[in-house]
Amino acid sequence: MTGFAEELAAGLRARSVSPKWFYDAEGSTLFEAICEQPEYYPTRTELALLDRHAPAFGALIGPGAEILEFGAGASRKVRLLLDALSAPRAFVPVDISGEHLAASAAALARDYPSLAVRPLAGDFTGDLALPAPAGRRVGFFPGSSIGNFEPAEAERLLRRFAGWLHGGALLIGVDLVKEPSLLHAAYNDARGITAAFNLNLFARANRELGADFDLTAWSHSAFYNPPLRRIEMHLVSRRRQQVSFQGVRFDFEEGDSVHTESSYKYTVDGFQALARRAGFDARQAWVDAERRFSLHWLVPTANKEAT
Ligand code: AVI
Repeated sequence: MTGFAEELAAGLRARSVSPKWFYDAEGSTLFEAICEQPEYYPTRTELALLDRHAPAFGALIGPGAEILEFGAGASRKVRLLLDALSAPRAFVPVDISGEHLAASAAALARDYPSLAVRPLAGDFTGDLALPAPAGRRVGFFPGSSIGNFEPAEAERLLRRFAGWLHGGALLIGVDLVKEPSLLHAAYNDARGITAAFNLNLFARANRELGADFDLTAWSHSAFYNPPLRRIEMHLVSRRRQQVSFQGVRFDFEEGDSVHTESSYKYTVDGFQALARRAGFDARQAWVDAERRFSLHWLVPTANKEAT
C-alpha cells in the first residue's frame, strides 16, 4: 500500500484522517476556489494585511533575503511580500502537491527573472532536505495553515522551523477566535465549495486507489467547537454502508463520522505564547480592524542579533 492508502485505511478505522490528503491537484484547485468565496474571510483579510504592512515587512526582512514558503499554493500572497523586498535573492516554495507547485513556481520565475526560484516538492512535517540558504532565510507560512495542526504538533512544527530559520525569522498568518457564526459561515459556504473540498478526500481515494466510496452517501459537516477553539470538519455517513479498497473492507453505520480536519483559532496572546514555547521570540503582530486575522513576526530565540 502507498502512503495515502495506508494512512487512509488507518484513518477510516480510527475515524480520523489527516487533512494533508485533501491536496491533490483537484483539492488544491478547490481550496483556491474556497479562498474566493465571500464567506471565507481569511484569505482577503490576510492579503489586505500583507498589502498594508508591506513596507514594514520589507524593512524587517532586509535586502538579499531568501524566502522559504511552507505549503506554497498559488503564490499570490508571496508576490505581495516579494514586491516589498529589496533585491530578494531566492524563493523556495515547499509543497506536498508537486504538480501544483511546478506550475505556480514556473509562473513566479517568469514574473521575477532576477529571483532564483527553487521549488521543493515534499512534506515539511516529514523529511525535507533544504538547499543551502542563498541569503538571510525568512520563512513565510501564511493562510493559518498552522491552525490545521493539533496545538502540540503546531509547537513541534514551529520548533522545527526555528531550527531551519536560525539567523532568520518567520512571518506567519494565524486566524483568530471570533464570533462563531462568522466561523460557521466560512466553512459552510453557500456554493458548497467547502463541501466539495471535504468530499474530495474520498473522491481522490476513488481515483487513486480504486476505492468505491459512493460520494452521494456522505455529508459535509463543519462546526465550531468553542471549548477547543477549533472548526471541525467531518464526513458523515448517510446510511449503513461498506467501502472497499485494495482488498480491505470498512463498515460504517448511519451517522458514523470521519473527522477530516481541525482548524484551530488563536488569540494573539495565545499564539505568541505557543511560539515562545517553540523557541521563538514573538517580536510583533499585526491584526485587521475587525480583529479577524493576524500576522506575526517571530525570530528564533537563539538568534538575538536579528531584528
Ligand atoms: C489551509 N487551511 C488553513 C484552511 C483552513 O481554513 O483551515 C483549509 C480549509 N478547510 C476548509 N476551508 C478551508
